[in-house]
Amino acid sequence: MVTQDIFNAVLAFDEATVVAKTQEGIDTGTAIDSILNDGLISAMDEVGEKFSAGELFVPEMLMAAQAMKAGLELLKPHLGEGGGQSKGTVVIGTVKGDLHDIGKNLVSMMMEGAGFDVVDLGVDVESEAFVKSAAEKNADVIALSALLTTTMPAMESTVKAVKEAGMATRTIIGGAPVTQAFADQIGADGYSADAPGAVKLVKELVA
Ligand code: B12
Repeated sequence: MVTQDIFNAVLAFDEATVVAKTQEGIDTGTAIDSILNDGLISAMDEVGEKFSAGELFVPEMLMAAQAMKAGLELLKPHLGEGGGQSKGTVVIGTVKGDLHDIGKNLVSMMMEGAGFDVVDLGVDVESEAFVKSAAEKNADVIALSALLTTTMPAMESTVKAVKEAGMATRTIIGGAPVTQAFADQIGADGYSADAPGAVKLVKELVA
């Protein structure tokens, strides 16, 4: 099955096969959700488990991530509903100190696919940069990603900075270690565990 081949290729750090099999999946009508969730995302979960178990190390994680990203790029035009008029503006980034961007990119792609204008500030983004960009773009939502428990406090300071700036822009947070309870604790306006949920959340917030 093509999703299993994609899964295996990510775990083998085989970018060329990830690309070929992802394209094959798209061309042969495999559900995009399945390619994404059962192929690419499940493989990265497995990579995470192997990393935790000491079976994989950072350079290998990075190679797997690059292979996954190549597959994601191909899926990009197929994610979300696409087309139409802008539904609103979202400023997104990974918070200060954190360089993980795969999940953030996925959220960003799906929001674009769902018709939002997305301003992606990249990784290691300071609170002030989120506030400045959101003000300039008159953003509806600021979306913060963190993958490290050590960078979660940067989410709190960013949410605080947005409030102190007196902006109406809503804040949402996500990333593997983040929870709804943490969102409540720091006063963020929303949390989602995954990219489709993030899109749903933003739609609700701008409605
Ligand atoms: C790939 C990876 C890397 C790559 C990152 C490459 C890149 N360009 O992103 C590299 C090798 C660089 C890396 C480095 C490090 N990593 Co790393 N990494 C991972 C790994 C294996 C996968 C992360 C990933 O991409 N997942 C796939 C994506 C799709 O999932 P996701 O990010 O969770 O995103 C989804 C949701 O969370 C959500 N979401 C994400 N963002 C947002 C935002 C919003 C607003 C919303 C609503 C939702 C949302 O939607 C996404 C899609 O569904 C994880 C393990 C894991 N399974 O999480 C470890 C992991 C996150 N890394 C870890 C560590 C420790 C590190 C390092 C410190 C290692 C080191 N010793 O150097 C460094 C830190 C570098 C830094 N300063 O950031 C730990 C973190 C532990 C902790 N509790 O803090 C993990 C959990 C591994 C582990 N099990 O120990 N890493």
